[in-house]
Amino acid sequence: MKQLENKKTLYSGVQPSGNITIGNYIGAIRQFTLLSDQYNCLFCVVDLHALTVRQIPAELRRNTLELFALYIAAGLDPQKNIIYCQSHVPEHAELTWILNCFTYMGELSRMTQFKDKSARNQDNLNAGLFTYPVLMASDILLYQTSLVPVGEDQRQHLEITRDIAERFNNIYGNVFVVPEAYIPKETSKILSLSDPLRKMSKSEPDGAVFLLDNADDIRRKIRRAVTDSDAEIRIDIENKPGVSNLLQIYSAFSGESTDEAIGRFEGQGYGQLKKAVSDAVIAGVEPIQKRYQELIADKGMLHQQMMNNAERARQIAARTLRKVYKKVGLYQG
Ligand code: ATP
Ligand code: LTN
Repeated sequence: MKQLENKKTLYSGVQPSGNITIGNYIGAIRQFTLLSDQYNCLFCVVDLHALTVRQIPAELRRNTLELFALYIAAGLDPQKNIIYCQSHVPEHAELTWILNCFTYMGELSRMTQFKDKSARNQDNLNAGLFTYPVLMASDILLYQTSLVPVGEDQRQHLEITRDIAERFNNIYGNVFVVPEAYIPKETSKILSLSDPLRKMSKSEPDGAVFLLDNADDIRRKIRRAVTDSDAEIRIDIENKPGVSNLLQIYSAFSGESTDEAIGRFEGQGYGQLKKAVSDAVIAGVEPIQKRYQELIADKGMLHQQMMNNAERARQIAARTLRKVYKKVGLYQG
């Protein structure tokens, strides 16, 4: 128990905005499992963030429970870690309001994810899409987080989180821990198989392999992955993004370094590389899928665990929020 208290806090979240891809797994969820022993961890199903893009209510509900089960199936322990759903802890929305008042329009308009997503959601340019990073900052800062493992696409959101925390601390004293991003280079940006200039994304199913895909679908998708016309197997993200991406996926699932993988595939063709990548992915997802099927068969149990964990998260979040309310001068009696 003593040791547990001495550990720093790690926090991350994934949106229940669709089926989880191997990009989410390699860039985020697998990293969580590798770090979870060294930190006090919270892993969130960020359903409020998912609402920034129109969702079908029944699907959002289903995706939320499925992502919760997938976290556990991937190896995270809901007793040791706090795995919970964002909307079950109202302090996230409450702190967001306060932090909105400490965030500038100018800094939010510079966010590349906002520019990207607003270009793709012209018919629903809502204010939530704009203030998305403030909700994310609230997630992180509520738990006095030191480390935030995320993919490369979230780097800018971590920077604005740090800026908001520092700005607040400069005015009111040390209220928030200023968090660090954890973004390992080789795993932080898995690319789309159909368009290796874009990242693999769960809201763009074309080019994505899902963690719950069956073996035939995995083989078919990887066989069709876009590569290039020279036949050399090496890492060169600029000139050979498709092949580099396949090597990185292979490395993440096989446990071999990319250098070892390059040695292994020397002199072989892309067909052989793709077969080996498929084999590695299938072998890697199989135990997760098996565990997932067992978990999802008992929804009552999952629900119970989710509620217990929300309660644990809430106790921590409430402490920070109370302090913030007091510091800014909201009358608390
Ligand atoms: P959406 O398509 O709905 O925006 P997404 O697939 O980008 O979703 P998020 O829920 O936004 O996924 O991201 C969850 C985590 O997975 C984040 O840490 C994010 O950086 C990481 N991640 C997402 N896509 C990739 C990818 N292609 N490679 C590596 N990490 C990724
Ligand atoms: N915005 C992140 C998901 C997210 C998150 C967080 C990640 C929401 N809150 C807090 C880390 C910490 C994304 O991947 N789209």
